[in-house]
Amino acid sequence: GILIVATKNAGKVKEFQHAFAPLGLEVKSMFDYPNLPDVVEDGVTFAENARKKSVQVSKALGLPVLADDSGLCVDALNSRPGVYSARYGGPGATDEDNNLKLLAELEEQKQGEDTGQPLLSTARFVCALSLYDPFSDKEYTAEGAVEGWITSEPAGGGGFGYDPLFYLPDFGKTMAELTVSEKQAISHRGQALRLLTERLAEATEG
Ligand code: ITT
Repeated sequence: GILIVATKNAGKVKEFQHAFAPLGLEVKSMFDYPNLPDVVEDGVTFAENARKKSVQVSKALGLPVLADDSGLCVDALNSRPGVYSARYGGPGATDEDNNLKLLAELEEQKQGEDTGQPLLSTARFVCALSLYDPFSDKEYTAEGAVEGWITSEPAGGGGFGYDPLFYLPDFGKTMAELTVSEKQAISHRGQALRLLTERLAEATEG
């Protein structure tokens, strides 16, 4: 079977492929449907934006669609960038732009004071998933979160987005230094996926 995921983020696509391949599901993304209109992500919460993406793309295709809205909430920045994580570094910002902006803002906050300490703030990644089924008009949702620290010393070539700056004390590594499987086992997205799978199983056991 196939599973359509309403995302244009190649990093997310890779993680969904890795999660669903063992279930025999081929993941299609918005790279496979380039002519669909963009969804305006103007929700106040991750869950609201995930629902906008799943419902709008599902209605355009007439098929069930999964969507992911996620981001980084940094404690020293009062939980910003949060739902603005993708455009934090400005319109069309790359992952690198966003990471530079994050370090600049956290270092500016320390007002030049050099503590010699690379860990700048506690933070969490949050992921909201929404699976919309147009045949039953039902939405299935799940959220996951993972706690870590923002480090001024980026490391690792795996993952995507803010992963090189997200330090996990239990591993002594950043998220970008984990393999896809290791990331899936602990990440916000991995947790949300496992919860969504449980909820779907319960709903279909009937
Ligand atoms: P779609 O909306 O098309 O799925 P997007 O990249 O715009 O793609 P979001 O609006 O959900 O996705 O924004 C997510 C932001 O949070 C984006 O900047 C990501 O780099 C970051 N992010 C989300 N999950 C992440 C993860 O697992 N590791 C690192 N950064 C992540």
